[in-house]
Amino acid sequence: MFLGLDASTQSISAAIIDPDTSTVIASDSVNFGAELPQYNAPSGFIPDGPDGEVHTDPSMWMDALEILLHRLKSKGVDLSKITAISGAGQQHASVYLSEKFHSAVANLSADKSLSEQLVPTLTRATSPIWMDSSTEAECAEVTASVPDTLSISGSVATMRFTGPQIRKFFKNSPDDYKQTTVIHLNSSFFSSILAGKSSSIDTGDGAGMNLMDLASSTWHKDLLDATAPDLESKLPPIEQAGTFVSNISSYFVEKYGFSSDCKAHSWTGDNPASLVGMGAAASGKMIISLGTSDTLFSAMPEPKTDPNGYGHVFGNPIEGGSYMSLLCFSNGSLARERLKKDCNLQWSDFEAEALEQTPLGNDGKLVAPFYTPETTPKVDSHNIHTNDWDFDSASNNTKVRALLEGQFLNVRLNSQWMGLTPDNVLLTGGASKNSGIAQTISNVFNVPTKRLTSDASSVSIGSAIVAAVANGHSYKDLAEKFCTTSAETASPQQGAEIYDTRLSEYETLIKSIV
Ligand code: ADP
Ligand code: XUL
Repeated sequence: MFLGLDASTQSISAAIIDPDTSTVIASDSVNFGAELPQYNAPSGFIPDGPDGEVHTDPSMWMDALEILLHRLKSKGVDLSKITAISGAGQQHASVYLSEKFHSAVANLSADKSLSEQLVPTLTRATSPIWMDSSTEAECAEVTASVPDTLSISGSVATMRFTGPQIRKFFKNSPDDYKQTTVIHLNSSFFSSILAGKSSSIDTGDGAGMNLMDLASSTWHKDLLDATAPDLESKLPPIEQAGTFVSNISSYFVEKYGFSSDCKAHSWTGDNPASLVGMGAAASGKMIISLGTSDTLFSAMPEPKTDPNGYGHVFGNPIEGGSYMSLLCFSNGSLARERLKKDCNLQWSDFEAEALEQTPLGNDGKLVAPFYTPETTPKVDSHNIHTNDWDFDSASNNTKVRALLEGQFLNVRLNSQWMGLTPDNVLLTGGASKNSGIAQTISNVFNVPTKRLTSDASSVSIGSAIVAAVANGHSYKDLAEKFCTTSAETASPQQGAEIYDTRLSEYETLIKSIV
């Protein structure tokens, strides 16, 4: 059996797969806001940070891992049967640790909690996460020093990426930066904890730092120098996801009943793991993930960069040496939740049946729903933008349609550089079960949408697959067993061609605000 963990923005989840019987043996999830309210992070991050800062407390992540493992054990899941573990973390989030981390993680006592033992090794109390947009100056500085950042690393200097975040920490807290001897991503922090020793960063998550040379999968000297002094000595090495780190730490053997032979493998980012879990790591399928962020991604044989600078190229966690493309839309689920709350709606008001009340194309009423700074396109916004109609006085049905059409016209507009012409769009993430969202995507892209047959998250299934592949299973076989897709969840409605016209009108709206 193989355990895959998914340490995402709002929760940590697990899926255990058994390739011999083609079954998902168990899955579970711990929601940070609901189950750890003492951290005051209802959506997984500390709200109202100054100047676009969005941080979270890594102690909360560790506590949630313990609740999750404890719950699996109490449900009677025999964790001693797990051969190997891998996982995936929300991308770009970083953890700053002192020299003390190495001995603390190697000598964890099962009598105490992870957070009790590891919090004293943090040199930065909180972790900047992917929603942070506070590093405009640092991005400009990196770009001025290394004008080729896009062609070297696969992305322009990007505010949420880890390099600019490290630079900000170095500039604002030089003494704490000096005390920092290891900088981990959320993913490599967790794989280090499970292994009881500092783990590598993989090429999927490592590419989201503006520090990695995509062509050689090594840290790039000019980018390191442009970011902060002595940075290379503080970064773990880069390796393919699923690299064996060590047998699992005795902490987990004693406390949760894992076998001491269980292998801990290196992790990747949530989007790269989702690519694997959707059965799409080896082909040109198009995935839209509707988690906290909305993302669009696809496997890519050769790195091709976005001329507009919004898209990214990451390493592919399965096909060694190949790549994946990714676009991230920060106003995803939280924007839908915001409209739902502002208008006192239910998710049923976003379902396909409710959308029947309004016409496809919304009579030309478009909206760019950027309640918080948007990454694609890059806009420092705190509100919605319309093409000259009064959003507030419109009916709730019109608002919902405008928001959903606006979100997915934005996705279609910004994905054109990838040149994908898929037969369908595969959907995943918490909001993918919503029929109105699936219908809108199907209409806007004018192809059917599908989902995975299994209910477990594609990120945790993908992570379990990474662990199984590292232990001799073939990805093709595992994808046939665990990544089967449903019949169509939606197909384009009559009149969906209207979105070709709406797309150019939407582009005009976006040009007026960028
Ligand atoms: P993450 O992995 O980023 O933590 P998830 O993939 O778990 O996020 O998705 C969580 C999001 O799913 C929530 O923010 C919520 O808005 C959204 N969601 C859950 N149920 C529905 C629904 N029925 N309709 C639309 N959105 C939903
Ligand atoms: C991707 C991104 C987000 C996070 C959280 O670049 O920033 O999708 O991975 O899911």
